[in-house]
Amino acid sequence: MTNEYVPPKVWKNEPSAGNQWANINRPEAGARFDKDLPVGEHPFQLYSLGTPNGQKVTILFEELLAAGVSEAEYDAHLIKIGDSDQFSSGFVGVNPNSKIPAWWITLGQSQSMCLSRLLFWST
Ligand SMILES: N[C@@H](CCC(=O)N[C@@H](CS)C(=O)NCC(=O)O)C(=O)O
Repeated sequence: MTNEYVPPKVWKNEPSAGNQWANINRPEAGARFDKDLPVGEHPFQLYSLGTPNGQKVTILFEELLAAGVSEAEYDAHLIKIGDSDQFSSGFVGVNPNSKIPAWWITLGQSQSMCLSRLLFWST
């Protein structure tokens, strides 16, 4: 291989490093702006986009529904990672890594009237 990558001795974040994602990826995590996520009517809420990784959970839900598992009904919400939707406070609340796909299921309502959710996210 002629163009072998040689890692630098000290890594620096260079936002203009020449690839499509260099401008949005940063060395620190966390929300960059306040915005709640939409929530639909089904127990499962999926936040994703049709990338190779992003479609995996959609395929899982669709396979379950095709097999007759009606409990797998879900609401799908678009997260445009090219527009930095993954850095909203709502999305970071579901996935602190800001990666799609992320999804959650409502487990029920506790006695204190708080909704409890089980979160799933990508790393
Ligand atoms: N290990 C995860 C990787 C998930 C992942 O890398 N997602 C990318 C899109 S395919 C993403 O959310 N990128 C947004 C970002 O890095 O800011 C998986 O296999 O699903």
